[in-house]
Amino acid sequence: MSLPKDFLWGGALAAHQFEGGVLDTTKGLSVADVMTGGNVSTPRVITDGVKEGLYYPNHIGIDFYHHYKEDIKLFAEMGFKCFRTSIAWTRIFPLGDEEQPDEEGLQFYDDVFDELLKYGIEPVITLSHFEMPYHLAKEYGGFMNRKTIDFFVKFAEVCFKRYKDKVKYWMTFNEINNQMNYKNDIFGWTNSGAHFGNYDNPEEAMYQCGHYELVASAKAVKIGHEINPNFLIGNMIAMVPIYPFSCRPADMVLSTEMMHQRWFFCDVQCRGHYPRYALKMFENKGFNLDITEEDKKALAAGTVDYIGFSYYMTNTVDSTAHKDVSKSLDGSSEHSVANPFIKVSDWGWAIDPEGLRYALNQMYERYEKPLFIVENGFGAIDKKEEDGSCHDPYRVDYLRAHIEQMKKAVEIDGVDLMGYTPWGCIDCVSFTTGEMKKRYGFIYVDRNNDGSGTLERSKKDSFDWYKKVVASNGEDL
Ligand code: P53
Repeated sequence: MSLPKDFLWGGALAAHQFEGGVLDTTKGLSVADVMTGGNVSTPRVITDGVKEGLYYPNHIGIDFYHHYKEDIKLFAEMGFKCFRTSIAWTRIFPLGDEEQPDEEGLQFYDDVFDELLKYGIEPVITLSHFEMPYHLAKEYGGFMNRKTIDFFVKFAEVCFKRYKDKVKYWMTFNEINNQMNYKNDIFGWTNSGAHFGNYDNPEEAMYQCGHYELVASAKAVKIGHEINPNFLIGNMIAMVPIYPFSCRPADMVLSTEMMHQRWFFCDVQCRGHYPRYALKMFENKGFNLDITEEDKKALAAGTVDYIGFSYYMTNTVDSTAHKDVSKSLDGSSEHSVANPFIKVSDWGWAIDPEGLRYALNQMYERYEKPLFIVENGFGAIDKKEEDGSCHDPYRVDYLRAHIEQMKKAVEIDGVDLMGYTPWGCIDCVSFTTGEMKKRYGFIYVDRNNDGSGTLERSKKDSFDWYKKVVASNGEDL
């Protein structure tokens, strides 16, 4: 019993969280570039443009833009078979609505992909990972506007054509389902450049926006396959399974209902049509959505080849609980309660390795499409010692436990799994809090929450451990 020989071990990042190169290149501002730094108790603020005197951690990130050769060399040393990152939309179309793409931006990704391919590392590319052009958000309302479909599809087409011989694995939108949490501004903003709270009915606005984005995703998939039939184009969702707190039937039904919200985007992207629970809900709530016959055809013609997903945690719901979650960043709901069998990280994220096996089974049974774990990992506070070493046994414990469960899903349950790319394989800016302090990497980067630090890279203990895992194809954990 073992994982497939061509299993894609690697690591994952997203342009806006590590590239930097924002103010000194032709790159335009993205929705992420107007988000300030925060922490677990202070939310990031979305500002109206870049404001003097405020700190925007993504502007420098870890400056991969000027360190990519050094960083990719380290990934190669760990034996990466693939590397997941995203193309910053604003490097290719700085404003989003231009006629012509930007050559400097296109060239940067040629250089990065060439460098990866030099070491035999396959690029796995997300087209849009929380980095829509700020101009599209501000002037068009992001994906609240039907026009944005065409802007995205054009961006996708330019990328597919330019990199058709360098990139085989693609994903359309990162964690497209985060915006289901329409009460917290950060999700609508980063997914779609939209502020759902500004609309009379934020929930309806979210579904309208989501619809346009689903159409954009499907159209991109179709065009991609026309450009290169060998492309494998996936979607990407945040998979946070929802457990019933007890065997009380009402808890079971509640978790089923809440999973509908989790599955919604994935159902449409995998099946090419709206699930009946959603259509019924639109009817029951009196939603009047702009969904045309053309759109329905586009959805049907652009189903995904595989499902990419992030897995960090599970959630547990109790039908008798009611709490305020308007500020929640961990996918919890008003019925969420602590799971007494599970510990949480310093950021309150439940650590549940077996939940990964459960998630893989749930998804594979539902869709029977190949799966790809494109994010998983442990955000923690690391300490770099005087001698440059960094001891992170907690990270190794977390990843080992998840890999064990992932292997069971493949080797016992028969799940078709393409690969595993732990999140933040080199330290980067946290998405939810904008901190550097919440670290995920095998590689430590000397950079702090306030922007101080030399940006020097050094290996953590987990670096050699992961190298061994990859070399043994997951046998030596
Ligand atoms: P940080 C939950 C809530 C928000 C984003 O997050 C999430 C999840 C996980 O399901 O997803 C991702 O950096 C996201 C990455 C992000 C990563 O979680 O706040 O795709 O961009 O960095 C980790 O610890």
